[in-house]
Amino acid sequence: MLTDRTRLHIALQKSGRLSDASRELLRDAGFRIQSGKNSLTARVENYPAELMFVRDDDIPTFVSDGACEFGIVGQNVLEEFALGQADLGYDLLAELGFGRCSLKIAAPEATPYDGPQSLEGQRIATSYPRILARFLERNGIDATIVTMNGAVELAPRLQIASFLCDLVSTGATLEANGLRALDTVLESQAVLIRTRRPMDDVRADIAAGLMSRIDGVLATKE
Ligand code: PRT
Ligand code: ZN
Repeated sequence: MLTDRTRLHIALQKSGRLSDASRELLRDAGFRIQSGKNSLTARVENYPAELMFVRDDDIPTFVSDGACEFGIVGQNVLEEFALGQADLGYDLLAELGFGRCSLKIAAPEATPYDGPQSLEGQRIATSYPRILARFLERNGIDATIVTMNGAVELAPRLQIASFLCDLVSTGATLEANGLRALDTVLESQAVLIRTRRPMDDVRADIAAGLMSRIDGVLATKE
């Protein structure tokens, strides 16, 4: 990716649950974003920054590598990434108060559950294998993790696993699939992260200015 090194780069989800609120936060902070929903980048007209619209799963990597100095991503995605890294390449700057959801253990309504020990020896489907592995380890449970990239709610019906571990916000999807939430593995919301790669003085100043504007918006929302 060829990027303009006099500008800061902010990685945002291109299209998905975090997209609108991420742009809105930057707008509330006074940044004028060029329109054009289908482009992959957008300049901030009144600040030396450029937005990079990417898959949310790529945001921790881009920020850690320094391809983007800042990023907005869900803690669920960030934590799953972090658990696979020996050294963290980013700092968590702020919780943003949107994109809230919980990573929950769930199962068909009739499945008995008396706490994590009910998971012993079971198969659990998830898109978050590292976060689930940590939860099982902390609870001293030995279970088989089945990694799926989507449609995790189907796992019991497909007889791939008797339990699942997936994101829940309203709970409507669980209910529609005859599933019941049993335990919470992680609470999540969108967060702002910054690369640990050193910046030159000019860009460090631009970064500090960006942060103070965002802090200003967050302060009014507390
Ligand atoms: O294309 P890209 O890879 O960027 O997007 P994506 O499809 O991976 O992510 P997306 O847009 O679905 O979600 C982005 C982020 O939003 C997630 O990583 C979470 O941090 C956050 N978020 C908040 C959610 C939900 N709420 C949520 N409900 N992500 C997913 N869901 C799913 C949930 O798993 C369920 O299947 O939405 C479904 C409906 O949920 P209920 O409980 O409201 O029915
Ligand atoms: Zn994704």
